[in-house]
Amino acid sequence: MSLEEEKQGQETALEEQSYNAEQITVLKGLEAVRMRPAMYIGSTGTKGLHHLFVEVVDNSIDEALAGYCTAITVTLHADNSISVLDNGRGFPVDIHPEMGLPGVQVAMTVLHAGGKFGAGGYKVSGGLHGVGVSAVNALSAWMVTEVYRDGHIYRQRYERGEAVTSLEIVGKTKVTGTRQTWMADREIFEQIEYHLDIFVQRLRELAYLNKGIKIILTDERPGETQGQTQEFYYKTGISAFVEHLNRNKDPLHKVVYFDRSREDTQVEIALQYNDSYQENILTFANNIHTTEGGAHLSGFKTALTRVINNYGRKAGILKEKDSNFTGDDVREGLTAVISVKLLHPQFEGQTKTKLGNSEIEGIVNSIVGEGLTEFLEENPTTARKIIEKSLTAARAREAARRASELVKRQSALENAALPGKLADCTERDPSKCEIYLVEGDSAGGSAKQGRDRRFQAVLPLRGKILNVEKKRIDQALDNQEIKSLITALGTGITKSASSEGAARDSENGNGNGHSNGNGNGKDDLSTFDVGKLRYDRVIIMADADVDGQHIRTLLLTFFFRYMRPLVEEGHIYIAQPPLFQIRSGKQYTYAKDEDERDRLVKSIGRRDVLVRRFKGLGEMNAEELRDTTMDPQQRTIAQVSLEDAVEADEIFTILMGDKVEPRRNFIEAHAKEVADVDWHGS
Ligand code: 0RA
Repeated sequence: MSLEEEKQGQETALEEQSYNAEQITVLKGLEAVRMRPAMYIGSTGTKGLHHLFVEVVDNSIDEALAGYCTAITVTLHADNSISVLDNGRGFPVDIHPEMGLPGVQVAMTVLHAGGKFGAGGYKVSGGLHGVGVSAVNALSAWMVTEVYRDGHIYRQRYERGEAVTSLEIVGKTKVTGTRQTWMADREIFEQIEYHLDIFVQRLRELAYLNKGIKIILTDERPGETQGQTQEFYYKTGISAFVEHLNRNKDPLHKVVYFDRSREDTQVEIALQYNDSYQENILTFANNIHTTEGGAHLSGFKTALTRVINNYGRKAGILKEKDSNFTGDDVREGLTAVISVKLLHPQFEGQTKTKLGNSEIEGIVNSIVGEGLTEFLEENPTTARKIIEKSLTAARAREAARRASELVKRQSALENAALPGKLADCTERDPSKCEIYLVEGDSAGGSAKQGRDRRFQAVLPLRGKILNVEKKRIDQALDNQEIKSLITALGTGITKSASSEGAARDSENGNGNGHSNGNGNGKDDLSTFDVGKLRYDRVIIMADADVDGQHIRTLLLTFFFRYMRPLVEEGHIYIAQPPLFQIRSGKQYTYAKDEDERDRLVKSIGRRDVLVRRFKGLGEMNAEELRDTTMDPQQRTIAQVSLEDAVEADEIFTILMGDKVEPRRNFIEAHAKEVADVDWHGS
């Protein structure tokens, strides 16, 4: 067919189409996306904007999973449009029998048509919202699809979801593939500036999760990263992912990897113990990071506990008189990635990131059971290291349990047992209360005087609190400042440090008749209950200097490791004490930094302006502290949010852990922005 004939055919198809009732519902569908974009992509802010990209890339990943695509090239163009090119089979261009339109046009313009065009019927990826590429099209000022197949280059252009050209042949080609280019619509999105970091994070994750796919990312936008190209390609997939997660830790053995399938479900596991006490298990279902865990995680945990106990008994490391290892024991120092690919994933939970398919629990349990048992039997040296790690953990658990009993007893005593130096508020409704955690006794004194005692409590903390990153839980709980903090907040603590939120897991996977040997039937320390939080806002108040920054980081580390839900649910804040006082006559104003100081001094414009620099909170009197940092009408406080638990975990390991070299590298690389990298004030 010539180009002219091809065009002719398309136009006829379009004309017929304009009277077609189906076409009307089509338009309605895409209009609905534009009317309520948040329903389809979550939000019209930064997250939603980046979600468009996730949606498009997922199509190429599906093609890769179907076995036809090996390379994906992503380009951020100077005008803020984006393109994603893959070398798959290319979108089908033949005429769809019911719609009378080329397949690619149907997929691009009909809401939810994507599924019918799923590559090879094995559509496993799909963004959180899984709305398909037509939703991206609807929310783009323009979009251009190019298809390379059958020797032709086809192209079609759309505006706000509607085709504005027919599918045209524009050239010849020897290769196959699809290129999608789109410009997010400024009528829909608050702004269309992309963050390179988000692309890097997702593409690297996809490259780990889909071994052998080469992903290339280029930034053409003017600015610091202009011209940068990065390549993500991991021959060993999630094994490399685990190595990456452990790269700043000291691993005890080579990564253990296995990959097995049952019916239509593929299970891939990579794990490696390191000499730390943290548990870091990342789970994925169809390439989606299931941060809330679910059936695959439960199946894995149960099998891990059973296999390690069985092996420990058989090898005689676990003696007759010893009780079984608990789930926590066998996960101490474990880094693992679990990736399952299944046909009909059900995502549940608050953020739709919990895998609900109950049949997956048994499948993963059985695959891990087989795979791990075989591995341990074939690798006795590694097996011994793993069992000994669990043994140390079990011994420490005993000590920790005693320590936690202490804390539990303390918090059970309610007010009577509240720490002596806590100046509590009179209000009893936690939703109205806040607590200031104040560095140093002298600032604590001013804060106690400057507060509104009806709803503001003050807990002075002496000097630097313990670095919990370097301590095991029982040592952490020996520390007086930490005990005061726990009792004052009233929630108890989560038992460990998993990125998956330790408070949420409950099973301990005992597989064979041995009891776990502590009388209360509860082996763990997860006494955490956010419902018992005594103050809705927990505000960290420390000096604006380096020492203060260190104290903030220590406290954030503690919250991240032992009270993560408080961070996730937005209860943690950072006070912003001013650095300067500017006085003109009887008027006082305050500035948080040099810039603001200069602006204020200029705007006052008088000659008798006096500027005073506060060296620390301790220099402010009670009234000054109230007016600048504590009075809700006048203060600013920054809410701490957890953007990315994987990255935060990594950064805390680097900043607060044992290894000096990565810390130095990190600090050199982020000298100016250390404070913002993982915690975003808002
Ligand atoms: C449906 C069927 C076929 C390929 C695709 C969809 C496909 C879609 C996208 C979207 C981006 N990249 C893509 N690559 C492929 C297979 C058609 C055939 O049998 O050749």
